[in-house]
Amino acid sequence: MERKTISFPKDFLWGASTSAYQVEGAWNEDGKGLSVIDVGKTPEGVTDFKVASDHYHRYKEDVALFAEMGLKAYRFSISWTRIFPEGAGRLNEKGIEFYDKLINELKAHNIEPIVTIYHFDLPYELQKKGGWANRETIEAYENYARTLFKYFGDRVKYWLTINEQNMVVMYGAVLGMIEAKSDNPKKELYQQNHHMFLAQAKAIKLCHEMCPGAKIGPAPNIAYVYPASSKPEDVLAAQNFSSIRNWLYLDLPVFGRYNSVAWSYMERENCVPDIEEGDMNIIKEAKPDFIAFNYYSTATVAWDDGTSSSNSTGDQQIVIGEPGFYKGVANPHLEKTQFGWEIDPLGFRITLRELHDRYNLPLLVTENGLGAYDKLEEGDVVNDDYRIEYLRKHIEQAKIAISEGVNLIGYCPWSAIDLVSTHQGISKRYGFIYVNRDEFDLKDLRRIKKKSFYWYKNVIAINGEEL
Ligand code: BGP
Repeated sequence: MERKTISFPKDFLWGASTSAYQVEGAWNEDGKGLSVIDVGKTPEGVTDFKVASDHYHRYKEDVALFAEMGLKAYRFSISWTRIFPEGAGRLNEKGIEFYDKLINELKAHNIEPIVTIYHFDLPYELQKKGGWANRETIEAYENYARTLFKYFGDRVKYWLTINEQNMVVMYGAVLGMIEAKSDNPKKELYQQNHHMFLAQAKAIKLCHEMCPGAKIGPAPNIAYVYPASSKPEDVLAAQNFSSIRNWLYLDLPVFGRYNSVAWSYMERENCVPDIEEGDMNIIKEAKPDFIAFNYYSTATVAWDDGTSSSNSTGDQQIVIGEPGFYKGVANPHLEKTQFGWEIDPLGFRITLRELHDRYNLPLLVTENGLGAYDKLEEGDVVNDDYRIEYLRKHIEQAKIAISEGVNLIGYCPWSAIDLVSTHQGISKRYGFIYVNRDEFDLKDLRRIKKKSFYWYKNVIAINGEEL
């Protein structure tokens, strides 16, 4: 049999990612309204998001650097409250103007914009009225999406509906969301979840109507779940966790149904959402064009006999557990980052293969990367070999996955440039470009190319032929 050559497709979207509130700064400028992030509490010892990387004022310089790195795509999010300061109603022209300029700048440098419509920063005015628990937020999101398609749809070909809806539901508090206050907070969360599925479906339908030729998809955080052992109970726990963490968030947009394990979990936990007549049809009719997903690590779980503590203290990649359902355990075969996240490049390939097999849609990686305490050395040098190592191993596995038939259309590591982490400040850096500031000292915010910048530039230039 002829051996297949292993290579990336010619038009592969080599990119990098950011999100608005983590990179832009200018939190109260040019008419921007408050988001839940702006009013949320920042964990002790770390910076808030007010200035971040000051990308709002330095986007031209940043885009020039992205172009120098050779990026074919840049995945960023639009700040809802720059466009609609109150989430709905009054449009802020200045907000439109900023993203117009950013998109034009990217296009002028031949960088494909990949736009996340909503990345954690829900308008505070909507939150005050119940946020995603209120069905009116679905309409507000739909109208916001319509506005984006109207103003930017002529230039943006790739749209992402909601960043990490699954992490918002499971670890919302850690990510800066405002916690549900009802008598049954879990039911409220799954109600919010249902409304987000509806909002997403409406945006997908609208996008197809308004922007022929554009593509749109969901963007959950996906982590393949390993059982701690071959003990059937552990395998059951892995299935449990995977169903509510991963597949729930793709089964809805792709198949238009709640999977049965997730459904029985919601029954057990007394948190089945109220579903109105017609809701499931709306969800079923909207078909995503691709699946975008963020991957940092796999998860490993064991059976839980009912004694484990609840999940809320974990984060995107640290699993605690839910009594009687699953319990997070360390994987003894994996190393960890300085921030305790397991590193699993092979798990990346496993995740890619699983997604391909389950959903049979093109895949786009919208986040993957290593958070570390980088050190700026004499002469403006950052030797982030550990990051190069992490990315190299993941790209290697992506390449093999492609040769195994996975339809991977792009890879956008987190993050294009240093930015403020969701809950661990600016010291947890991910970027190819260093931003000269500390938690509480803004210094000069100057941009410095890290070693990984030059490495990634070469990878892109040779289309991943050598890594
Ligand atoms: C994802 C989020 C990003 C990003 C990344 C790294 O969950 O989509 O916004 O921040 O994780 O996470 P952290 O900043 O917590 O290290």
